[in-house]
Amino acid sequence: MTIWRAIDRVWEFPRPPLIMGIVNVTPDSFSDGGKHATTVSAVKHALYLENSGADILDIGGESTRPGAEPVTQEEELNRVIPVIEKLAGKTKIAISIDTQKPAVAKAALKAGASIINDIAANREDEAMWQLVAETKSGYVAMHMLGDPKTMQRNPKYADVLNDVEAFFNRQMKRWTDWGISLEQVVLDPGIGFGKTLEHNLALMKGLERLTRMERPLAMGTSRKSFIGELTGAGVNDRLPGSLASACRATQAGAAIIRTHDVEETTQALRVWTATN
Ligand code: 8Y4
Repeated sequence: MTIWRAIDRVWEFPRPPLIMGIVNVTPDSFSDGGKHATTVSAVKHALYLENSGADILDIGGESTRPGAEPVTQEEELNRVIPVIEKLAGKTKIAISIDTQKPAVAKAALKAGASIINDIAANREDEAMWQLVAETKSGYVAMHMLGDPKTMQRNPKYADVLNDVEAFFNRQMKRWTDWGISLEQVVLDPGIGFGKTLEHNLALMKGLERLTRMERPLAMGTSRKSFIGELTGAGVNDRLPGSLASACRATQAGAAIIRTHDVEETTQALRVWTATN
């Protein structure tokens, strides 16, 4: 049995995968309603995802698409903190903050989040880990090769499964040295983050290697490019491929599935789980 702790929350594995619903807080270019409208629609969408069966709401204010320009700390705080403050009084499920910035993570925990989703767990600076240790937050630690601006420029591995596994083993030692309990930690191979189609497929095919590690595994494949590369589907037509990959990750023993489409993913995985 494996336990995952995030401040006052506890989950025990094995169990059917937790569904992490994606809530992007980025200004809507189709609306001229400004900041308040963005906050209101993000909170509304988050509550819709809770109603659709989400276990965790992942709130993010920074675009991490390949090549995307970074957002300033002030702008990121202005986007996500009002959403978390309003959500904290309304939702029963856990709130996760998707950020690379320790100051944003700190403000988010203060506003009611209990999990830090860190796509930059390959970071050199330790402020984020100090915060995780001090607050006893949950920590989703994602593998990325390089950084979002440059990661898709010719990524190379000796053996992607070996390299990702070795990265997790090395970082777990560093995190315990920083005072983090491994009970706080979930690992994530970071599909699409410094990976070619071939790398992403090797990770998905060999996923059992990673789900056999000592910590639960999170997986984010929802609408990602590898589905488009395999099928030709545009970003808004990738639900079938997203569901197939969520089933594959569940089969391999993944503990958390990060998705835009909570209602559809919950249904697919309920049938998957009931028939296995
Ligand atoms: C369409 C929509 C196409 C979104 C691509 C995307 C992960 C993550 C992201 C992940 C964890 C994304 C914040 C990339 N991916 N966090 N975050 N795991 N833990 N791209 O795989 O969704 S952002």
